[in-house]
Amino acid sequence: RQLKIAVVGATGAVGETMLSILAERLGTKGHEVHALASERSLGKQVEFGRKQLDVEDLATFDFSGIDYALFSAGGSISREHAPRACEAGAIVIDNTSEFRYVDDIPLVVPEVNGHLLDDAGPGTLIANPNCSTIQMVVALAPIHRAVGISRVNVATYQSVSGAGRLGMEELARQTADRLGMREVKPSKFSQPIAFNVLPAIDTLQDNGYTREEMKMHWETRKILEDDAIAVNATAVRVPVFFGHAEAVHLETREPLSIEDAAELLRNAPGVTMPESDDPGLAPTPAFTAAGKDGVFIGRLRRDLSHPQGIDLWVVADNVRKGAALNAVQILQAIEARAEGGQVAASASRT
Ligand code: A2P
Ligand code: 11C
Repeated sequence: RQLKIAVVGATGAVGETMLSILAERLGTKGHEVHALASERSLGKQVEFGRKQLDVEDLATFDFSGIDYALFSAGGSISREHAPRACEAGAIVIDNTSEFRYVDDIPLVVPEVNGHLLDDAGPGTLIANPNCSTIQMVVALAPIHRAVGISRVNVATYQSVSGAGRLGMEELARQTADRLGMREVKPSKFSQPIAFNVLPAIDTLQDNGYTREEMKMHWETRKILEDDAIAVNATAVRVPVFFGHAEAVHLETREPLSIEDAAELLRNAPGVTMPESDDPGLAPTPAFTAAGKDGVFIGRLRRDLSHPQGIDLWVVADNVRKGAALNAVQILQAIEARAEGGQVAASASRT
């Protein structure tokens, strides 16, 4: 069907990718798409396929008649405007952390817990998880379903696009400054990111973890519907533009051979696993994952420090599968269900 869609944060790194994935997956014909941002962006245009859309001001936008509103402009913007989009009858898919931890708000990765979309309809709000959680749960889910996972230790290697357009500009600027022997001035990141790694993403919590690390803990449990899973994360920013990587060490409840783990992962929806186990050919953020839709897994091996431990390396494009693509997949999954419902309804009428 022809859809009316609003993208909030359309001038940002995630928003512009939402528009391009919507154009790729739905086509541009027949759909009415609104690109919303702040008043500062009035007069700008953004791309939707080959079309140019005028940016509209979120503050004065009327969501009446909008089927889907995809929010990615920051938590405070979602807090203020997502409820009014829902009240106007839109299905809101929110990419911020604002509503993720509210019990009755579904937090969805379609390959993992898409069943939560069965009841979605006008006025429903669905939360899109954090990028580092999404790619990890796509890899964990098939193993968790088969044998249960009791514990996950993960260290992340997260690209600067996770910090939005300003993060990418800062890495580019600092790289040029360093190479030009000029002084490097941190602004978006707490310390220089060019030629460096920073174990600091989001704010420090009372328990000594950062909020990014706690997001992986909270969201993994919610998405896998299992509060007994222990998740211990260290989140690290690296000087890469697109693609997050994660070194994941998991412990299973029941024994699982590496061969069976490989088989489960190879058959898992959304996962791509190279045949070769040569570490030199393992997936990388910039050259394997960037611009692609899959979650790429490599370095699968038995953890020699634990009898039921498994190690793996998980890579994905954080702006696509970690944000924009996952949001569009949620939209498509709801649409598929609606179409299925229509087919069933018309079949039952005949
Ligand atoms: P704008 O460009 O008008 O500031 P990123 O995460 O890549 O930095 O992008 C943030 C997105 O959120 C941008 O599209 C930005 O629009 C949007 N945004 C920020 N503040 C507001 C606001 N007050 N109202 C609407 N959109 C906002
Ligand atoms: C980062 N994971 O890489 C963050 C960005 O909760 O959606 C996404 C923040 C979020 O900096």
